[in-house]
Amino acid sequence: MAKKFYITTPIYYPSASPHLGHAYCSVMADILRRSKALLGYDTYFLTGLDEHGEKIEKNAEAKGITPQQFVDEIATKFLNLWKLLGISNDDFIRTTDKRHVDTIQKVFTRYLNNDDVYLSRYKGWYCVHEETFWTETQVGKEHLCPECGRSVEEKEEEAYFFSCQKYLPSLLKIFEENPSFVTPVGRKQEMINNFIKPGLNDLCVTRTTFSWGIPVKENKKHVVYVWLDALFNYITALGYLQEDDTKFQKYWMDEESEIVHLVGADITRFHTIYWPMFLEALGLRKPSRIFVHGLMMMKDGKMSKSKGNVIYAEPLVEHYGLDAVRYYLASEIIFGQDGQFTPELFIERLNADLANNLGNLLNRTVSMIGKYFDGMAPTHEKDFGEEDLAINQKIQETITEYEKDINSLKVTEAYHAVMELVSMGNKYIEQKAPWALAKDANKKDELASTMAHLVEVLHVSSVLLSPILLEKSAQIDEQLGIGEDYRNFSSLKKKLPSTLVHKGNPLFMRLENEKEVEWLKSLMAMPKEKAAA
Ligand code: ME8
Repeated sequence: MAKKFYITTPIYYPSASPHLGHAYCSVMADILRRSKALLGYDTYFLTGLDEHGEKIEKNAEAKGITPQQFVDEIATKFLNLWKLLGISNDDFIRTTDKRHVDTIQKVFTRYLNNDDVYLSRYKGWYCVHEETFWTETQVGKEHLCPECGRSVEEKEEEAYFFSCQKYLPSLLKIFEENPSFVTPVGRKQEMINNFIKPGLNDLCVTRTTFSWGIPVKENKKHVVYVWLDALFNYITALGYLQEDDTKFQKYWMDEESEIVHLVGADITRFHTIYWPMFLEALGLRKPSRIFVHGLMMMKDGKMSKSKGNVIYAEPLVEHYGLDAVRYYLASEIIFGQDGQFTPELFIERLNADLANNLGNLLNRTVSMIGKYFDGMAPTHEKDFGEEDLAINQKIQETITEYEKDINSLKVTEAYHAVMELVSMGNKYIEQKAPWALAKDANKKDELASTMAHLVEVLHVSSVLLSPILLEKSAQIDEQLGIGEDYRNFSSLKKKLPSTLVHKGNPLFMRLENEKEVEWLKSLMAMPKEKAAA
């Protein structure tokens, strides 16, 4: 039976239009899902929206509509963007879905019955924007939110608390026994030093000062506080505590299923500390990994709607094409590290890797097969000299490294390895100089073998790049005349048949540097309503 892989993105706040930062996380989750599927895993991919909370309530009020109307409108924008970006999610959970609301209420009842939550009073400094209470020391003398820098309000209210102390030992055990539970590993130490060592307080899990949330059935003036509500999306979507929980049993409870939550650094604390405790209290298994991806920054810091320094995915896809944008996101920002969006690097990356490296290799190969073999690609019969042996070896190493890297979530590295193979293909052409071989009647076999090697390099690269290049990858094999039967991981080691190649359009157009950089800069300067339209 195929091994299982369950991947999630954070459920985003539908507070405005999604920008390239949100797109980054969803595209990376999609690439991982497709890469694991390519390797033969039975995969499941969830994304969705976190629709409750005071911030949504206030935004809707400002627009004179109900919170439900407000989130419905924005949900459409997210759904359209995911469609545009080729996001292959199996489900789209919204925390206003009845299935989610019912499960949260059942969970809360269980917590109450088991004394995992208790009623008390909360006094603290609250940031509406981050939906988070902070302590006196955290907000400092200025009373500013340590996360977003906005002013916080002092609030006191009756609230239910989740008893963290009870589950702290089990959390520490997970940290100890599973070194890659939080990846990159530095993030785990950060959590321990910043939040656990100073003493972990019980967590406030209900609110009474707004009503846009899931009511606590046993005490209706309380709504479930947004993080308890939000984190459970990962299992309510699978059917936890619902009539049909097949997917929950299959992708969550089965110890053989690998569960990965992809999160931005800003929400690591909730996923690595509270989520495992919430699960432990219900006797449920924990995720295999919380993978903390980096943030996409702009020159003046983190890209965020509130700062107004955003760039949106839509105009980029329209102008450069889907595959180019997906490729940029996967390759330019090392998965797990922060990256900066600059127009110069964006254009350079597309030109260097896609037009000059990949596109060029295909173009040269198909042209030469046309010229020297009337379009019939020769099969790989013999090797001639060390260049052939070296390229054979590189092909095999790339396949092995790709599999290893994807399985350890080193997405950028996996794809860099493929692009290295493509570069080697271009160098191999220079080394073998087919134009010289073609002039010597005795070198016909060597020329044929050279072409066969190039077809192999392109085919292997095309299949391995298929999780990123949703349109162009298949076009590579089409130009090479290679059929669907060969477009899977297990066929990569099979010998390719002789095929009829046909030259198509260039895969990627070479971009005019200055002109494109100017255009991107004008896009970044656009007022946000217009840019996002
Ligand atoms: O925090 N670069 O929602 P959110 C890269 N609802 N990724 C970015 C980014 C950027 N500039 N900006 C946002 C929430 N993200 C909660 C989550 S989960 C149970 C609840 C991505 O709309 C990144 O993954 O603020 C970040 O963690 C997520 O969007 C936060 O989205």
